[in-house]
Amino acid sequence: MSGGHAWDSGVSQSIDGGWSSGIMGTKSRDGTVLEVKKAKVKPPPMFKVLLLNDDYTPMEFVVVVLQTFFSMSREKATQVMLKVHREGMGVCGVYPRDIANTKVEQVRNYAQKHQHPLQCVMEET
Ligand code: TYC
Repeated sequence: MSGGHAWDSGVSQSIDGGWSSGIMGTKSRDGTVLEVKKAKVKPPPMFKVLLLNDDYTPMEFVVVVLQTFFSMSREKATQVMLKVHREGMGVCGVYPRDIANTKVEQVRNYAQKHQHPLQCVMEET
């Protein structure tokens, strides 16, 4: 099995669905294997980046945020903005921790720079 992700290079999936990086042996000085254990590895935790609705941030500003920081088309950005506007929150994307954190910081900094109260948070999936 090779899915092409950084976390699964050289990783095989066993029949029971568990994840293994292969056989790990504890060796004595002469190299004799005393114990054979499978090292379990897991895919990284993933985080949703969410936008929250408020009464003041202009719709156009939110659309620009979604296009700029989440690579959405204008049409997709408008759909997501309207969902947040109507339902209170919406998902901008799902990313590993560091990338999600960077997106949240970028949105907060951009909103602050333009003096809008737009809220952006992350939440583990
Ligand atoms: N509710 C805002 C308005 O009516 C628009 C808005 C949409 C604000 C999405 C924030 O995350 C948001 N101007």
